[in-house]
Amino acid sequence: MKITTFISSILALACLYLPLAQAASPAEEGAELYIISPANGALLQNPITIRFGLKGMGVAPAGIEKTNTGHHHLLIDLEELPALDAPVPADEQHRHFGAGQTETTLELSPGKHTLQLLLGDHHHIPHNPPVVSEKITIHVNGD
Ligand SMILES: [Cu+2]
Repeated sequence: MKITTFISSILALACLYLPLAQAASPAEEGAELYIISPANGALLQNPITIRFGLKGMGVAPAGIEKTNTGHHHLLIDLEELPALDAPVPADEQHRHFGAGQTETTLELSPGKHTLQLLLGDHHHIPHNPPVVSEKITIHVNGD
């Protein structure tokens, strides 16, 4: 086989398999993600503890491929969900809990903030369909 043919075969195979390797894991039907606390509309003082609730699926650390599991991502002050077919970004507004944590304590600037949870699979990619919580609004006290 000519080298160019060989290279194009490799490229074709790569194009075929890369998207498959990155495909979203299926979500368990009826799985439910929610913020146990704080309550929507809560008036809070720093530091703020947020408890993550998940029904119908299990929590597994990032990197562990196990059916019907994922790890939590806390979305802070996001207008829209991140891309659902790619790994969740990692920054101040997209916090990963890749060790399998089910709660966190953090400091937020005084004022109004929104919080939302999004489950991600072992590759940090949201499941299909996405397992996402309602978005809640909290108010952080200035003093
Ligand atoms: Cu993640």
